[in-house]
Amino acid sequence: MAIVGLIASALGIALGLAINWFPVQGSKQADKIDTLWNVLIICSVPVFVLVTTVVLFAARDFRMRPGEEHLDGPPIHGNTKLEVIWTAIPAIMLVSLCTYAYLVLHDIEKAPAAGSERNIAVHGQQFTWTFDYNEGGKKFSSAQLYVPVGESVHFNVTTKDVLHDFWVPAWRMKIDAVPGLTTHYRVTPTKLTPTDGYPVVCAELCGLGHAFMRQTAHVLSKPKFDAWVAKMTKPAATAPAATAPAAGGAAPAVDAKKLFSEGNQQTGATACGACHKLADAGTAGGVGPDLDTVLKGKDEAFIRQSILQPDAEVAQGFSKGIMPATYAKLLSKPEVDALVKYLEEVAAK
Ligand code: HEC
Ligand SMILES: [Cu+2]
Repeated sequence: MAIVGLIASALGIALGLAINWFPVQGSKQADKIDTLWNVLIICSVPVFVLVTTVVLFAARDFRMRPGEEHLDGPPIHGNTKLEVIWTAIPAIMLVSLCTYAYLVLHDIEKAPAAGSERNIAVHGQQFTWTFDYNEGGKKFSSAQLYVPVGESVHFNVTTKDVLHDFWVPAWRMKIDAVPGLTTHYRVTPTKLTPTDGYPVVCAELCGLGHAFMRQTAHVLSKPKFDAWVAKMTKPAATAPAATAPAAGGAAPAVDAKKLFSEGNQQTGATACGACHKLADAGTAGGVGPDLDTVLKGKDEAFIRQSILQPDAEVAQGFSKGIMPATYAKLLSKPEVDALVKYLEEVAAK
């Protein structure tokens, strides 16, 4: 039994360590977490193997044989020495592993020197994430996550509705977004993202669109990140002028493409692009219908109704109640008009 247990443990540990469980290690925190995982494998595989081996041997050697159906087993008092051993060993293992895990947690949560960290507010809502930045006093939000490589980021996570869970697997860290609370974690991204970025995932079942609550994290070099911030803050600087009536008295122009891909941060209207694919606006959301295909041949009235009363007519293969029914409130009339016109034009292309 001991030999079988030893061989099976060795094989199990080798297999456990050989399997590539995780995506690329994209953060300073990832290495320590992966090591902890490997240590847990090394400790838990022999326990599993030991218990299984004993059960299998006992089932083979002590099983009931024909003619023994009515026999009771021999009366056994127990074995104090054995009981002390099988209580003490797991207790020592558990306490050691908890201590080690606590030390790792303490280490990966350590704050860097004051002032050298960027705060990003993460908001979960059915079924999308938004990220609020404050870069040198300039505030803006984005439907996609951008961070510079090598700098610590402190995420402050909230939810506008139900429980969600903010997770970027490549960074390993993960935390629930809980109604009424702000939760936190920090990571220092160490690797630039591949061109398609790292997935941002919701890891808490939050409703019908949960599986599609996915966005992208982009880790950029510092100059590229600064350029992105400059791009994001530029329209904000011209926004007050755009909302005031233009000198000639003409209606203010709404940038429908921007509205589609970024939403309206002032009113909290979610970006359409978080859920819809539309090549012209460069969005790739997969929660709702692919607007590049479904809008072909659709008229203005249909598009307008789809935005203002999404549940009036539900696209085939999709469920009611996923597309927010709040746009009638959160978008102004010129914004809705501009969006409808924009989508009509894109559809006609
Ligand atoms: C949270 C995800 C989400 C957001 C944000 C969202 N939609 Fe939708 N949208 C959906 C889903 C899901 C459907 C399909 C169900 C339905 O018809 O209500 C849909 C349906 C539509 C349809 C109808 C498509 C068809 O073939 O019937 C249009 C048009 C549309 N959305 C446009 C928009 C526009 C414009 C915005 C931004 C103002 C937007 N959506 C924001 C999820 C979303
Ligand atoms: Cu969610």
